[in-house]
Amino acid sequence: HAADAHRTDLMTITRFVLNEQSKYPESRGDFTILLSHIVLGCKFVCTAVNKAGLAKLLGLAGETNVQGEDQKKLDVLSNEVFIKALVSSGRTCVLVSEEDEEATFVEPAKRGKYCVVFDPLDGSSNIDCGVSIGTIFGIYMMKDAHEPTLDDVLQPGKNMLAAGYCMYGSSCTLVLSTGKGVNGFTLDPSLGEFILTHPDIKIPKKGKIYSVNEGNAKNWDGPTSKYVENCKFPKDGSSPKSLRYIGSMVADVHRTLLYGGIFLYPADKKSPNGKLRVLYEVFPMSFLMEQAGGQAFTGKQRALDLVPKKIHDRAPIFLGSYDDVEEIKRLYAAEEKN
Ligand code: P6P
Repeated sequence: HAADAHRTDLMTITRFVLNEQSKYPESRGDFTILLSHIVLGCKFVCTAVNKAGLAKLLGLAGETNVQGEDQKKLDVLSNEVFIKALVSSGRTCVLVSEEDEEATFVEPAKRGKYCVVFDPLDGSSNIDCGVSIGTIFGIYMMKDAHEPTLDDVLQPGKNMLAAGYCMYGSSCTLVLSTGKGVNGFTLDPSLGEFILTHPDIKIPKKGKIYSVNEGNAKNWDGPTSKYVENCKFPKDGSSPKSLRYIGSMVADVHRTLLYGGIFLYPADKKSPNGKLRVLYEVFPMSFLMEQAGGQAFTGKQRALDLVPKKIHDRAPIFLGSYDDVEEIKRLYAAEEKN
């Protein structure tokens, strides 16, 4: 009957968000309109990513992005699609993209009250080998109704109204939280709609998987080294954890959310703030983990309490199952005492 319900009930992401928003009498549908434009961007990128191999979209666009990495055509395309979709929604005022050095301030005529921070195609170094990649986004309300400034996006992650990612893999899955739990939607290409397939996702309290780039082990600090050592040689006689690392944050976090365990991108001697970006990688994934009953820690504090100083700031991150992150917090607290 579930299949029938799916065929007749058709809980699309738009209907789902409308239902959620209708609980706020004062809401005028702005948020729903904003989300529908983000969904449109994801649908476009999904088709572009799927066609990339055929349409020879692969290869370098000959440009480099602010991170100094070679920019692939799909990065350029995805970024343009999201910027255009968000501006044309008429609901945004400040946009921050991993691909753009400067924030985009929307012209007054098209301005709305939301700020969107996003990585249009995270994990793009994996495009050519077919590994799942994704779009990551977070949504803030502008701080006050004056001329928008960077302060409207330099807010702690706990101020986000919503966050999510869209994973372009064997299927196209959009995972979203608007602050009342986490729900997953899968694109039905025959309908061109995202259908609710993972209602009310909760991350297992403890997991059997740890996810980290062991190649950086030489440069890790004490607590991270101790934690990973304990994963491989547990002192309490329990069985070792499995290592699963794809090197595409959306894929590694999606697996962690569904199966449990911990994802780590720690600080190391070479990069004291780790590698992942606060606004559009660390915050959205931390928001989702907390909403799913997990937690997210930077090595010093709750990730969502961090206040970024610059729009491309980085931070170390340990996120996933509640008990697993609790373990790493204990190791950092112990080091603090010494
Ligand atoms: P490393 C991909 O480039 C990315 O930004 C994330 O998607 C991923 O988690 C991380 O970098 C992988 O980094 O240093 O392990 O290759």
